[in-house]
Amino acid sequence: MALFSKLFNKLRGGANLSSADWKELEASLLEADLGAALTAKILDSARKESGSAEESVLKTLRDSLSIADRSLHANSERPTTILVVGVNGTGKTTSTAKLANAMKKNRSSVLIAAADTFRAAATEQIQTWGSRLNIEVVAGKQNGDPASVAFDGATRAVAEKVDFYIVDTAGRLHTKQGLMDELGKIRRVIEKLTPVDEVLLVVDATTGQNGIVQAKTFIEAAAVTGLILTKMDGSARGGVALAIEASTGIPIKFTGSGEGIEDFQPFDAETYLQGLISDEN
Ligand SMILES: Nc1nc2c(ncn2[C@@H]2O[C@H](COP(=O)(O)OP(=O)(O)O)[C@@H](O)[C@H]2O)c(=O)[nH]1
Ligand SMILES: [Mg+2]
Repeated sequence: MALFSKLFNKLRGGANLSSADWKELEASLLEADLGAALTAKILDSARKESGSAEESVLKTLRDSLSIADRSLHANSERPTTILVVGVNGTGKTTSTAKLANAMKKNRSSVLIAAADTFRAAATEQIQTWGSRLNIEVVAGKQNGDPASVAFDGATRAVAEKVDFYIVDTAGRLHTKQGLMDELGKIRRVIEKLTPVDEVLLVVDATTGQNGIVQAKTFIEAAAVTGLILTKMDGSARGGVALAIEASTGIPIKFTGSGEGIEDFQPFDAETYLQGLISDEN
């Protein structure tokens, strides 16, 4: 990443940036998926009188990050229930498995519902992870009602008093209304039995500004409480995390950094910021 190291080195050197420098800088920020609005804001900060420019850019970056709590809202009295939502192919099923694995390693009991009933492969995929990780997966019939699978799972989660109940959903990007109806129904049937604690929206970092547009559709359709930003390993454009928080205000709670089950981390904003401004690579 080190997106800003070049800029900071120039600002520190007290050198006046030429208009070619500014153009190059703007291009590199846009290329890093910071988006037009945030790029303009950052350039404005950098134009401050020398001496305070560096601080001013840092402040802009820091202010762009969400101030909301990044920890998972867990409840020790009942199953902590998590809906995993997002567009197809972003990494919902993989992230569900990664999250479940992290919980199990933490000695928590976990139950997964395979509520993407629209593709046979989707249920098989999570069942394969389940048997590999020794985690129970509740599934239904192909093309069955996803809400019915979510309800069956919630029934078991409550009866068996599991610590975490995770629902992997389908990501068909149809109309906002269709999405709202589908996710709303899943949520309502679960909430007949137990509250939903988190709605985690999975966003593929390699889709850049497009991913942000998709994310906004989901945020309008469901009460998203946090983001999982996947495929950070495939994105050389480190700016997307900043851009998505700046434009949605929703905190990134986890990042995915590969296809392996352990390639998953809680998001640490300060480490991320340091990575953007450090001199390394
Ligand atoms: N490189 C990389 N690949 C990922 C990551 N997360 C998921 N994938 C891959 O992305 C593809 C789609 O993932 P999947 O979980 O099936 O997406 P879903 O359709 O949203 O459920 C699969 O090939 C995953 O292995 C990640 O963090 N890094
Ligand atoms: Mg899936």
